[in-house]
Amino acid sequence: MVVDVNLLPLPSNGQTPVRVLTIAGTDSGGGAGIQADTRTMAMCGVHACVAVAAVTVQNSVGVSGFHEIPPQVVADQVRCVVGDIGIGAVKTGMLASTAIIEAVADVCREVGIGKNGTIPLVVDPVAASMHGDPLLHTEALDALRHTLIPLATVVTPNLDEVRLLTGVDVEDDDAARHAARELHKLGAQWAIVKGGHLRSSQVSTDLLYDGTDFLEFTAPRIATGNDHGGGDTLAAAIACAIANGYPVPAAVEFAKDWTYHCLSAAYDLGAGHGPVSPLWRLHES
Ligand code: PXL
Repeated sequence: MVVDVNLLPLPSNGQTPVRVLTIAGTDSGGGAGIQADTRTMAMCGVHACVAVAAVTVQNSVGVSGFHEIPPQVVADQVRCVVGDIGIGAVKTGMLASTAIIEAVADVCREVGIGKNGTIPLVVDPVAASMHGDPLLHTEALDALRHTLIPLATVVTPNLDEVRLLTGVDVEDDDAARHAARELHKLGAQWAIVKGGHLRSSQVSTDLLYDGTDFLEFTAPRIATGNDHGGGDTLAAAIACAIANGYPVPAAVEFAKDWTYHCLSAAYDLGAGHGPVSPLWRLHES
C-alpha cells in the first residue's frame, strides 16, 4: 500500500531555502541523530543548521560511548546561528545531560525559541538508542520535564520515553490518551504519543493532543529491523513543515507520511540495524 505524500516545496537554484536548526548528537554510523536530521532537512528542501550537543561513538550494532560538548559551546552555536542566519524552526534531539538541557533552555528563552517566542521548537526527548544504549544521563529526565518540555511547541517521545517522562505504560488507546494529557501538563503546547513501537497493531498510529482535541495520524506498519533514526526523522520533518508555515497538525500529517516513505526505503547497513532513508525522494520524479 502506498501512502501519498505531499512533499514540501523545493527551493529553486540560487534561492535561499527555509532554515531549520537541529540541536542534537552526532551518529558516527550516519543513521540517526544529527545525520538523520540533516539528511531529512536536505531532502525536504530545507537548509540545516547544526548545534552539536554530544558526539556518539556508534555503528549499526550499538553505541559504545558518548562525549558531551561543553554546555556554553552548545548555547553559543545556537545564539550565533539564530542571530545571523534566521531560523524558521528548531528541533532538539540527544542533549545528554542536565547542564546541556539547561543551557539550551536558557538560550532558547534568550533568543525567542519556543512556544512563547517567535521560533517554534520541536523537542524530541531522546533518552536511549534503539539498541537500548543510554544517550541521556538518568538524572537529566527532570531537566527535560521541567526546563525544556515546558518551552516546546511540540514534544515527540516514543513509548519508552513516554514511560520515563510520565510513568505511563502505553499499551492501548486509553493509556495513550492518558500519556498525552500528562505530557501536555508538563507544558508542551502539543504532545505526540507515537504508536510506532506498539507492535500489536497492523497500523502505526500517532496521537496528537493540544489540551483540547485528540487527533490521530495513521500509516501502515512496516515490519523492518532497519528503523534506526525513525524518531529523529519524524521530528525533523515536523520542524521542516512548521518552518514552511504548516500548522502543527498539518506538519505532523506531512511528517508521518514522510517517515512512512523513509521506512519503506530503509536499507541494510553493517551487522545490526540499518537506517530509515530519505533518499527515496531522489527516485520520485
Ligand atoms: O534515534 C535517537 C537518536 C538520537 N540521537 C543520536 C542517536 C540516536 C539513536 O541511536 O544515536 C545521536
